[in-house]
Amino acid sequence: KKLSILGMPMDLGQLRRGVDMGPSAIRYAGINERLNKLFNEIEDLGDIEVGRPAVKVDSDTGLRNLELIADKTKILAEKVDQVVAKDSFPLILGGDHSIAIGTIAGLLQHYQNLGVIWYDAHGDLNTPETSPSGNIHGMSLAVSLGLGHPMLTEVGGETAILKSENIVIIGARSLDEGERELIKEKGIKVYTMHEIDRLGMTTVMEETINYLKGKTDGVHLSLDLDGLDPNDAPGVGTPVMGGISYRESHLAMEMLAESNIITSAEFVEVNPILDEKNKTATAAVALMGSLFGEKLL
Ligand code: DIR
Ligand code: MN
Ligand code: MN
Ligand code: MN
Repeated sequence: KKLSILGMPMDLGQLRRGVDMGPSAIRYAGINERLNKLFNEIEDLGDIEVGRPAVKVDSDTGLRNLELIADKTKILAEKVDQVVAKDSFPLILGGDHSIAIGTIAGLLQHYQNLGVIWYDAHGDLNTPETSPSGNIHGMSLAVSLGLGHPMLTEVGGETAILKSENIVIIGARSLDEGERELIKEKGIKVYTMHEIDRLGMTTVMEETINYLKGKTDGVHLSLDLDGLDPNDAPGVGTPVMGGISYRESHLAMEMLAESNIITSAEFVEVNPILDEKNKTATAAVALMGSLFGEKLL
């Protein structure tokens, strides 16, 4: 098994600076050492060049950094496409969650029935019409469904569209009105904190795996660190109280490892500037260990 690590230091999808340092923080937390034993080969492809462009608000839609995000996610999509084409496992380090537009666009070049597990406090299902913020990191899952600004929905070409029945959202506790409507309209499977508390993480993951297993030809894990409780992952731009614990998250990753369904992953929204001693990147690396089959005994 081969792993390709790809850094996407982009902070253009939201307002708080520092999430561009996420890839460095995660590397510093020891990703290579942790994953060395779990893969025959690891290659670090380094970071995609994003630079430090000035913030630009689109005058028609109010979207922040629209053209830049479209350009940069297109580059990421091509890189992800190349990694999958050579049969390596793509592991992308964010960056804010707008990077998922590129990751998923790249994956959709290869998978006809891509599944996505969206581990997040938020739905990221806003469109330019429903977004309260104009922040594209709150729109990435909608974009992957083909909903939103054409510059973003066409990043992977017109046919690169995710199916709503192939998505599972886990950890939701902050949804905007338009996102709630879209979830109902599309019948998207969501495990909010209520279901996680009620059913327990074991059942949530069993159901998630069964739901995706038969009908997908690959499953992408898009893990926003704000899905975790802010006590366990304080270094995120939009923390929401009452989240998934560190232990529940490990269990979730271990169950995904056992199920063998995950074919790509990204860890996003790590912001070391807002963190406490790199706790959030350290949690991300520990969770990667479990996702890739690390065992104590
Ligand atoms: C909010 C926040 N729903 C928005 N979204 C966040 O701006 O669209 N996503 N923080 O991760
Ligand atoms: Mn290809
Ligand atoms: Mn998110
Ligand atoms: Mn989030």
